Amino acid sequence: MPEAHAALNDEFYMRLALQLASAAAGQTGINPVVGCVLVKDGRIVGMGAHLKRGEAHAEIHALNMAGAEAEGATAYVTLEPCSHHGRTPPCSDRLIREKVKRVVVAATDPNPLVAGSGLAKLAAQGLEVRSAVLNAEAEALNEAFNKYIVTRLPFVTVKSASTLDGKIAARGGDSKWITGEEARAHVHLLRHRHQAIMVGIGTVLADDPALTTRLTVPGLNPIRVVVDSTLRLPPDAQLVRDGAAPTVVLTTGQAPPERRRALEALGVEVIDCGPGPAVDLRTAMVRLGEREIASLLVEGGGKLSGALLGAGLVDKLALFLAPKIIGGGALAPGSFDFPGSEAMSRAIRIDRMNVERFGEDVCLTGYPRYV
Ligand code: AOF
Ligand code: ZN
Repeated sequence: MPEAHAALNDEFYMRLALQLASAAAGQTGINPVVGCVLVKDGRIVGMGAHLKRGEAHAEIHALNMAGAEAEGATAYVTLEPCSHHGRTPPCSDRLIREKVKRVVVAATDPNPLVAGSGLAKLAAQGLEVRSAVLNAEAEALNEAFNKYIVTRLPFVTVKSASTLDGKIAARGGDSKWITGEEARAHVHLLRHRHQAIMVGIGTVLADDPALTTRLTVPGLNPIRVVVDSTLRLPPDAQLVRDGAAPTVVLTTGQAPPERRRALEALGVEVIDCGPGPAVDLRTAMVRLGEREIASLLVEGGGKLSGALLGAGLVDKLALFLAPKIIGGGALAPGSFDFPGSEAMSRAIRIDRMNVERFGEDVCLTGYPRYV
């Protein structure tokens, strides 16, 4: 909404609450990002965001700032106030105690422990409640949380950087660089916003990547996850040596036990995902979910991305395309290397496609539809 035309209404304050929430994307672990704005007699009297799992929820920060001004105020919250005792006490109780008059909410909390009961509690105590204000924006902000809290499986985003003909390297293997600086900087923002990053062992052997977040200000490094069915991860790889973030290796029963012991001795976490020969990717997602990883960014290569897509395990795509064509046929690897289907009618459809520009490149995002 252009500022000059911004009407002072529920959407105006909710948009501010959404901005507070979105700034904290990536730093709340398995928890959602939430923003709260308290408004009384035409002025903002409190603002807050949930900043870290285990610490205060958005409403609590805003109420603490407002103090006595909370009485009779309207609370704008991007997520339904909680009604349960988790690591912190219920926000709905605190809103009632502080005598907030009206509560405006963007999205209901899909957490089965809440799921409408927070709003019901507020209404039962006589607070005026309005829900679904800027609902789509709020749901998009917490798409990983929304999946994880009901399935205990990570929300999987596959990122690729390719030429217009879908190639992630030239036929000689060269891939530096396909996309430009702006697109690559955005990938680091995506790393900051995800709890974990996944690559195949082929990528590690070829590039010895660090998979850390490198922005102009310090960011959060994701947990590094390597899919490596026979534990070929070299003990002198950056992922093993640099200590920048935990490294988890997903492997199979076919991995030599002495390699497992050697990697574990160097602090690498090794998780079994089936008997082999390949890592069972479905089991891998269950194990990563158990390890409290709610959001996973997959950075290739084509084999891993293709296998995940073919197995129906991808929730979202972020495809960076550079204005280049490299050719190379089967010798040049593509973004998604999997058998696919013979008929175009059976292609995987991508819903809700969106385009963003980064310098000369574009980023297409969308959600694979598997039904
Ligand atoms: C809110 N406001 O700012 C957040 C909420 O372990 P806890 O106590 O932090 O509870 C985590 C759950 O609380 C989380 O799964 C979600 O249902 C809700 N998050 N609720 O009212 C907030 N972050
Ligand atoms: Zn709460």
